[in-house]
Amino acid sequence: MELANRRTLIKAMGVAWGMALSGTLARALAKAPATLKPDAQSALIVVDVQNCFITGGTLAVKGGEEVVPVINHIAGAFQNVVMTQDWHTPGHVSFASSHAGKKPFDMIQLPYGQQVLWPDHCVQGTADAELAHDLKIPQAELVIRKGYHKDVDSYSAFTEADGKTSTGLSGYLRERGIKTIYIAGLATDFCVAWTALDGRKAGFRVFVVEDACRGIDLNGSVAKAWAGMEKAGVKRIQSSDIELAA
Ligand code: VGL
Ligand code: ZN
Repeated sequence: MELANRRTLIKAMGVAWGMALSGTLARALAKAPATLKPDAQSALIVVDVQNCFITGGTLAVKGGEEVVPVINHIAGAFQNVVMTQDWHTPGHVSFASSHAGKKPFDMIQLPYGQQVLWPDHCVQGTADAELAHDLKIPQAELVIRKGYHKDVDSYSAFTEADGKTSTGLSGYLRERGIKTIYIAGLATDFCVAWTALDGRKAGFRVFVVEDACRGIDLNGSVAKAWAGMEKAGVKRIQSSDIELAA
C-alpha cells in the first residue's frame, strides 16, 4: 500500500474509532429509561423539607436544600402528595436544652427508649418550622404535623416514637385507596427511614428516592438506615427511575 493511502486509511480508522467511542459514550450518558409510573393509588410523601433542616436552619442537614428542585421535579408525576412537618412544642423532650447537663447529639434513655438529643428545632409557629419556600407543590393534599406531643418525639410520619401513638396517616392513605408510597426529603437516616419502615409495617409498597433525600449521618447512621430499609423490603430508587407524566 502506498504511504499516502495508508495515511488516509489510518485517519479513517481513527475517525471510525472516534465515532464508535462517542456512540458508546452517548449511550452510557443517556438516561436509563424510566420504569416507575406513579398511578392513582400512589402517593409522594415529602418528609420535613423545612427551613430548620436546610442551610441557615437550626438543625441543617448537609446539602438539605439540594433536595428541593429534585422534589419539585418529581412531584409533577404524582396525583397525590402528602407533606410532613416536624412541629415541636417549645421545651420539647427531644431538645438537649430540656435536659440539664446535656448537649446536642448526646443520647438519653426515655420511657419509650433511646433518644438522640437535638438542638432546639422546628418549634411550632416559627419561621424555622415553615416548609422550605422554594418547595413548589401546589397540588399537595395534606400536611401532616408530628412531634407535637411534648414528651414524645416522632421521626415517623405514621407512629410516634413511643411505638403506639398514631398520627393518623395510614388511615388517611388507606381510606384514599393508596397502595404505594414514594418517600423523599429530610433526613434519610431519621424521619425518612422511620417513615419508610412504618410504611412497610402498615402494608404499603415503599420506594425511597435516594437523590431526593439527604442524611444527618451520626456514626454511620445513613448506611445503617439503608440496610434496615432494604431488609424491610423498602425499594431504593433514583428520581430518574420515575416517569414524569407526559
Ligand atoms: C428529624 C431529627 C429530629 C428529621 C427531625 O426530620 O429527620 N431529625 N427531628
Ligand atoms: Zn424533630
